[in-house]
Amino acid sequence: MESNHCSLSNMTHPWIEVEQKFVPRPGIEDRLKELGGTQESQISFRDSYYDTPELTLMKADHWLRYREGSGWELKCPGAGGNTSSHTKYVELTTEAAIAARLCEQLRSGGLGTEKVSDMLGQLRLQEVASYVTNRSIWKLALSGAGDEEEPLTVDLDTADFGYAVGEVEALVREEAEVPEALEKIHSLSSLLGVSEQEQTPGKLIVYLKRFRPEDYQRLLEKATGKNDEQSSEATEN
Ligand code: V4E
Repeated sequence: MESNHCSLSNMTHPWIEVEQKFVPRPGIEDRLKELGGTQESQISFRDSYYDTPELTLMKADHWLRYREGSGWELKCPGAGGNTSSHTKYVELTTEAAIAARLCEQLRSGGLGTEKVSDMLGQLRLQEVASYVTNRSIWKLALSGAGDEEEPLTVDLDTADFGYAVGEVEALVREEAEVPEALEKIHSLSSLLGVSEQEQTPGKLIVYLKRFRPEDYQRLLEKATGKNDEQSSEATEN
């Protein structure tokens, strides 16, 4: 997600990210053009994810990463959690907000610093994954949407360990805007031929499965009942 990490409002009021991942089929870029989409940019960045040796954060659905060019980011579950094949996360991007949430999540008192890189050792956080993504970013406004409406973003990602994944994404500020965002994502996904039931794993999950199978297994063990089945089905490819 490319959000404005420096705006004042973002410091106090994080974005809510609503998204659906999908497997990009051949010809996806032509289909995006047909639908009126435009390629905004092509970027490349390295993500390094951090967690405790026990994966305390990931098991609690918290995802801490350092993204080259953007800095520290922490994705945490949104108030409403996940809905079917869509995920909804709040993304914290200021070090103060991330530090506070990490201390809360890892049950640690004040550490005398708000710099995330300075608290890694005390919180026993270590790198668990690191890879480069090449991302093609598309914007697309659905016909009928008003001029003032934010277009949807479609990211087409290829990770350097040989995995490609797409994502239809909307960013909203308020919980109340989520149902409408989900509806738009659903409409665009169906125009792109993505099934409602499609459960496509993200890059990190595939990375862990391939390169850190024991950690991946730990995460699966944490998942319960139906989620467990969905997670393993989702990563069979
Ligand atoms: C939220 C999450 C993870 C963090 C990585 O998020 P993702 O959106 O895949 O990364 P990326 O690079 O596309 O970030 P963007 O640039 O859009 O901000 S890794 C796993 N999850 C949640 C999750 C889960 N618990 N289980 C399964 C099967 N999938 C996803």
